[in-house]
Amino acid sequence: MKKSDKIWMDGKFINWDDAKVHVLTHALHYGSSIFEGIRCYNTNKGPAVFRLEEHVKRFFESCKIYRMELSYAEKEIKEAILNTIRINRLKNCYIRPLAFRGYGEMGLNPLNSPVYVMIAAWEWGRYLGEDALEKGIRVKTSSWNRMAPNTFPFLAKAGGNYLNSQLAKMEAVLDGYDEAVMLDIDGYVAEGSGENIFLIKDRVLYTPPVYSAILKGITRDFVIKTAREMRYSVREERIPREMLYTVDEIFLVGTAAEITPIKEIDHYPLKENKITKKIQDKFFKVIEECDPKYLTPV
Ligand code: PPE
Repeated sequence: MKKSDKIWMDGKFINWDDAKVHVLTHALHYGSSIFEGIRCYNTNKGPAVFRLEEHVKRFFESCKIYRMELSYAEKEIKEAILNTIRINRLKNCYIRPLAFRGYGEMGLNPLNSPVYVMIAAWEWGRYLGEDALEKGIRVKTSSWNRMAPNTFPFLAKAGGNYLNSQLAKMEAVLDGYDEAVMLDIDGYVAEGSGENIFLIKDRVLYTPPVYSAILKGITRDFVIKTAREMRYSVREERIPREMLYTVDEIFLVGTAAEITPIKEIDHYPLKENKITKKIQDKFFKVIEECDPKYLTPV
């Protein structure tokens, strides 16, 4: 990864190389961390953060689910995020706020471990490869399912959840694919290892509902709203696996992945990405123009 100068750690900016924790940090042993992924873009009006409000809100909601009390208000975290971009003089970057249970007590009751917060920002290019946005990627359906309801809360963006994503991602990459598509425990389409998914058939967009074990993505929300504004109908409904093989277009969305077309799934080629491209163009236009509905200037 590309280093920046400073990382915000509980109210102070420290040098990138000095941002360290003790090896007995609770989160290292038990996955007790909450994070966000946010992007800042160099728009026509200067650097601006995409959907800052929504990301910070989800960060706090995820913490709430895990009874992690932060010593900061949402407003302070928002300001700290903007300051992290400013101090590092970044224009296009990825921002990673993380709250985690720290060093203090071992064992499964996390309530006595201190909660720390850090924010890092760095330049992170194309998540799924240089050509991904233009040419599309190859994916496979994972043999790993997403978690069952009432096991790991999927609405919380918690570190531990990503062990499930890592299993799927490793399998896909080792099998020569770019990304994995995961099914929920009932065998319905859920999402990518780090992205939400959309299918298009006869100009109608389909995306799995929140109860298909997905993260309630902020890019997903943008795509639903924008596609409807573009007069496409969008249906949030359960998607059987085989529908992946009969639709016209499929694309993945997320902060890191942005809007990435899929060109092949389980060796079934997808010949089109016309509507995907229109939505992708709109996404980058909103960013370029620094639409105040979605972007917060740094
Ligand atoms: N599902 C999952 C499982 C997921 O991790 C993400 C984001 C999404 C959907 C899309 O959510 P949103 O970013 O709010 O549109 N994944 C983040 C982490 C990626 C990583 O490798 O780290 C991201 O895109 O920042």
